[in-house]
Amino acid sequence: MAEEMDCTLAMIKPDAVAAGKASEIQQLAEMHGFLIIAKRQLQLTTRLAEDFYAEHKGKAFFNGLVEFMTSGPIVALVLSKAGAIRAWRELMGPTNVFDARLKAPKSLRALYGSDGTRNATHGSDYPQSAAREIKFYFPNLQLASAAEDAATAQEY
Ligand code: DGI
Repeated sequence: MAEEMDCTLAMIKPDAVAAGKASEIQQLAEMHGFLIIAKRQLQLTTRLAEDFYAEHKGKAFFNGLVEFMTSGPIVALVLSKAGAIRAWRELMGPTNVFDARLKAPKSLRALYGSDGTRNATHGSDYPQSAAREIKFYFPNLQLASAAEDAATAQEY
């Protein structure tokens, strides 16, 4: 059962946490069938934010992204559901909030984001990045047993 479950790494970004929306976003995730199998609230240092977004280093928006991501606490979540990576990205909507508002007005980014950088949530884009990002925040997490525990807990 647990082996068949896909996991993704989600973040509730500083804008949404500061706006007091972290619980609401987690409830929405659960309403859409995601199990929250690990959770951490923390504030990223510049170095951690630069590492997390290393693939974007050198791009015009990189410094602004790092500044935003270090501006306040974030919530990192491991979410589990069949097809979790795609399903969570679908629920988040397009990267750019203005696109999201046009194309997916009920998406998390449309509802909770405010501009191109401050887009409320993150989700891994591929299995390899999900594995890297889950390890980034939860280096000691035993994924299979955590997913199994969460699924069992839900049954009660
Ligand atoms: O996986 P995503 O978060 O949807 O998008 P990504 O990995 O391409 O970019 C990471 C974050 O960087 C994104 O959530 C917001 C920011 N970003 C990406 N492209 C742009 C950007 N910020 C600005 N200001 N302009 C961009 O073109």
